[in-house]
Amino acid sequence: MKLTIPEKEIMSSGHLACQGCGAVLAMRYTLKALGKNTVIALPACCWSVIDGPFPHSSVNVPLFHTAFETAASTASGIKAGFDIQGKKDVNVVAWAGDGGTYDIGIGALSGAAERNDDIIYVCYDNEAYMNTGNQRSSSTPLKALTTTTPIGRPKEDNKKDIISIMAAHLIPYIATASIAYPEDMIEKFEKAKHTKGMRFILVFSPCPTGWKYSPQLTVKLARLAVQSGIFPLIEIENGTKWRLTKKIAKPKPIIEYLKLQGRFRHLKEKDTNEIQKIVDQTRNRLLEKIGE
Ligand SMILES: Cc1ncc(C[n+]2csc(CCOP(=O)(O)OP(=O)(O)O)c2C)c(N)n1
Ligand code: SF4
Ligand SMILES: [Mg+2]
Repeated sequence: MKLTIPEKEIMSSGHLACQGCGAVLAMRYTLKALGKNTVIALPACCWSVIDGPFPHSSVNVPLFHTAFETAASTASGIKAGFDIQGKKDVNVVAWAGDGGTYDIGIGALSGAAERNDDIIYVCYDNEAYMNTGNQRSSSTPLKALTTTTPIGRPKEDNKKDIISIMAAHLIPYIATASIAYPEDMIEKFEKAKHTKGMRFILVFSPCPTGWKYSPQLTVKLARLAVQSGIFPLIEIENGTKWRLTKKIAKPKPIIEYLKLQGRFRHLKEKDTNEIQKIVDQTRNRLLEKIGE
């Protein structure tokens, strides 16, 4: 049988994630695409634990633990160090959660993008601060429950549009990716690997612990997010050329995605209708940008 993704594993088993963690598949596929010649800057997030306690590591590439807000600036510094040594071919990756990207690290991220630093910034998006027990981030979707938006007071604001923010920096390459579409994801990382300058990839990474669903549903949920249109798979060149990499002719109703997750269990029909309306509006805006 011919495999459609690289067979070689760089990440090893024995990691410390919860069962069914989407962020694990995100790292596994990323490393399959980028290969061994990769160094990762890792701020505080679930992945600082998943990797394992020193001197053990489930990630067989050098990994530099750093402060929460500094993923991008640490990666930029590592890249500058390699440049001075004349090592031009190392993939320098900043690997951060949504809290570290949409919120606390956005200053460093914007700075690296404005300078067009030659790094690959990856945000694995599990839509809350999961490592510290599921607090709301600006990536948490509308009406989701977290420990800081509890029963009776679900999130009142929309998920921040980080992709448009990054596109406004006019960086060479931006993509969204999903662990349910590994071929698409690996193709995007390979493209990023061969692009020079700042690259930003947002990987949708379901979290059974925080989203309150059964671990075996991780890939199904990631697929439903794409099929319902709440997480479209796109890529953007130079901030201006937007393209859908997975076209969904007839999106599934958003309720199919929402109903599998405990964080949305409190929703009434009027709430799901409101979410559906926002998903439709966002999709129409995206199609306009793409010119379809
Ligand atoms: C300056 C600072 N504030 C708070 C923390 C505590 N902290 C560590 S990880 C984390 C959550 C990270 O959330 P996210 O970036 O979304 O990654 P996830 O844990 O969801 O994988 C927090 C709040 C910290 N380490 N440093
Ligand atoms: S809390 Fe969520 S993101 Fe963190 S290790 Fe567990 S499943 Fe993965
Ligand atoms: Mg998170």
